[in-house]
Amino acid sequence: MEEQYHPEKVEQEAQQYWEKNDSFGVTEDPSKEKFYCLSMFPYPSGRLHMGHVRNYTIGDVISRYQRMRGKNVLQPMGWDAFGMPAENAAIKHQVPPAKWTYENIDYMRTQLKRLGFAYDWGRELATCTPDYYRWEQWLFTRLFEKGLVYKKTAPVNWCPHDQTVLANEQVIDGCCWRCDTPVIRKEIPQWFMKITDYAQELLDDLDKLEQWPERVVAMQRNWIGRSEGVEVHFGVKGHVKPLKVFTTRPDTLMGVTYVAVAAEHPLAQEAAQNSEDVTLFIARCETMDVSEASIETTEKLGMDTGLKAIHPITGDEVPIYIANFVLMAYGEGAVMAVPAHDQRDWEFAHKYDIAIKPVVYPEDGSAPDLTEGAYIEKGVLRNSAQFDGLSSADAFNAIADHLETGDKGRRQVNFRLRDWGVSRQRYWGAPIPIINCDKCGSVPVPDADLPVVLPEDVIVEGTGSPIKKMPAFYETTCPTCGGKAERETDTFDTFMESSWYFARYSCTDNNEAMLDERANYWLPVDQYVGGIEHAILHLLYARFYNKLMRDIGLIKSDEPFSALLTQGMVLKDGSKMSKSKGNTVDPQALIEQYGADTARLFTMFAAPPEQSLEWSDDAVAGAHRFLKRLWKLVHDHVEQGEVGAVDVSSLAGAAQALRRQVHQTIAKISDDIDRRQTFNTAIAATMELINAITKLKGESDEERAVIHEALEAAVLLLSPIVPHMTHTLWHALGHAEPVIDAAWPAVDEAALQQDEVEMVVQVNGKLRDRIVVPVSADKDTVEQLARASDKVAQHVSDKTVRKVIVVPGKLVNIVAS
Ligand code: ANZ
Ligand code: ZN
Repeated sequence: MEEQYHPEKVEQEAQQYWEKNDSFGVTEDPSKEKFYCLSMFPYPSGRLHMGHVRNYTIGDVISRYQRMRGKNVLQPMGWDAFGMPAENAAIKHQVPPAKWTYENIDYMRTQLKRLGFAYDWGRELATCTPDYYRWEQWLFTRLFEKGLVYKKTAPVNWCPHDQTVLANEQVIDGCCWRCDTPVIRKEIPQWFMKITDYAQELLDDLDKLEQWPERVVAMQRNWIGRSEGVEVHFGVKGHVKPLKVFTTRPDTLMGVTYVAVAAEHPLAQEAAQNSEDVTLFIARCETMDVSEASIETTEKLGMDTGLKAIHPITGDEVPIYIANFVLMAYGEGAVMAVPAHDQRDWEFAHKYDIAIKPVVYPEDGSAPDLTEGAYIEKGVLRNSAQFDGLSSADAFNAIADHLETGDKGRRQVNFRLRDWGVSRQRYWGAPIPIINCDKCGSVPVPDADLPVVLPEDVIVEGTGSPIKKMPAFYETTCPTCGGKAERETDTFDTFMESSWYFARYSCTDNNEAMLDERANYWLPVDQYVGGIEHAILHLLYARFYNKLMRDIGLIKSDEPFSALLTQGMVLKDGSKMSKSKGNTVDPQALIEQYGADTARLFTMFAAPPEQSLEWSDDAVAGAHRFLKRLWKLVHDHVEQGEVGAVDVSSLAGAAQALRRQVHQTIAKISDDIDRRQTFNTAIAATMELINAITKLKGESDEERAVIHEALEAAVLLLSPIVPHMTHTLWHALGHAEPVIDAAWPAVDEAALQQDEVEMVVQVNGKLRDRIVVPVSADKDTVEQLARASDKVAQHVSDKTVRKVIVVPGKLVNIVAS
């Protein structure tokens, strides 16, 4: 082997070997345990950033490790290729989005290959190809038949000047990003997927995700937002139909002093017919930002409708207000207001001078303090007639029972989760496979006519999607009646493509079906790796899609991802690397200067995967120096010629100690990589091992044999992290087979056995000496040996020993005074 480490040459050789032998191409093998490792696929933005390098190195280390463990490992890669940046680039550089996207894919593919990731490139997919999205269109038409998709009007951001729909990112301070015209809300028909039908299962199955970060599970749980409560029916004076409200606190029912409805509620609309003020107020509400995010902080505003609600238990009349904090899309679009026990209601009541009636008291019987705000805790009921004295929990049931008996309400479960709006009025996405016919309504495109191909050779202007201006695309005939009809020109939300790609990797070559039996071999994904920014939407949609595909009979698993690892951010000077901050480091430059192995080693060594990683030039240089040292060590060792096998029976002293460290290191690193997923501590342990190897002189055959074993272990243990260099070193150490086909080293339990052990000796908690004692020594012997130490004796000579604590194998503490 060469004396100098030349990463470029070494890396090229290894990569050529893998490519030539299709080393990472896999097929289904029922006789082997499978392992499916998936990293979230990139958006082809142009070039890789350090976040990608980190994400993909983590996935690659896990994949290569599992392969050495004898598993049949699938690690695929592809492109999340639809989306807005391609349209923006198209406008800016006058190139069709498709061309821009495919060029980026080509460049980024070479970058991934240069990093040496063990992907099965034979399964590569790009979501913008008709081969891919045709199955998404096909599934959508199946769901249409099952009633799991539907059309309804929903608001979009509309620029009246450019006559175009704007994505949220294109609305800047309420104005169009291009022409600065104030943006208005426009209601247009759009497609929705009934994810709410799966709300309960999506919630329940979170319990199965034991290998997901708790934080992500909690975020999903909150997003789904299940609440148990009661739908209460208030009468409305002069009306037949009752007003329904949803409450999670029926125990506060006797404290209701008004009822509030959303501006879009039918009662508000009715009141508007008789009052100019109400009409103006409703119009004002429409321009206000009443998104759920801002509801807590925006000022509570309202207007009395003049209508009266009748309390379902007391029969008292209470005013009905319109309030901006009531959302039409949640519950019934109306609330029973209890200002004494709900903070929003309290603020509102103060503002509009409405009575505040406490009905829930602290358990100690004191009166709740309502001067600064509402008393929101649970407690014991007062001022509540027959319910007085009940705890909040008992009152929940008593009041719910009472309402149900009198037909004035019923127990109800509500979810915060809304149906998923999948229509986008953009060009660069998968066309929605629907034909709109004046006579027949929405008709799904028949299977035989799929895919509906998105024309790729287009000019994109700033205003609106080009396919909306292309009669050749949208003019068609109705599949049902044969009459003239028009295609849907909206495209799918790009979250659609990323919701099922994990399954498609199992059979990218299938042109007859979305999925086949191979999906059941590979799924679920054993390890998913990606950013925390996808903790809610992407993961929820993928879980939903998985269940849809299961219920259509395509797959058997309930959940798509058994284990999830969310890697931390890559920082520079303490803040997130980003183009806008101008603090990015281009991985390409890093690779060119030091090679892929250094880039991989640095990203894995600098921090545990879940934590943020701070970029450091010094640490990169340090990682590189370490690799050079290892190279030289192996070089110098093999230069000295052949070694024999280790004769375990005659091993003693330093050689025996090194061999023990080798096997301790194997045990530790296996645990670090497998269970703890702390690759940084695994690398640190290998570094210690390398230090220990250099300390052993290698003067006898026996020592050289132990060094050889130690170097082999170090090379194997590092091979998932720095696969190129170890490819060469493994051959240099005398192996014909490539290191990727070597087995993960096994721990020799016998080597771990120790005759002697070093123990720390403390006097009154202060470290005074270290002693070596036989492993078999009992407590008394250890104590004797400790007290025999000169350094220890010095510190106890003028004192009386009060107590001696021995922690076997670790420490002796002598308490003396
Ligand atoms: C009376 C009450 C008294 C309430 C009290 C709370 C505390 P979650 O837990 O998120 O489900 N609410 C119901 N529908 C609403 C809507 N469309 N817009 C805004 N708020 C609405 O929240 C349920 C609670 O949110 C309900 O319980 C209701 O206020 C309010 F001391 O009813 B509560
Ligand atoms: Zn028709």
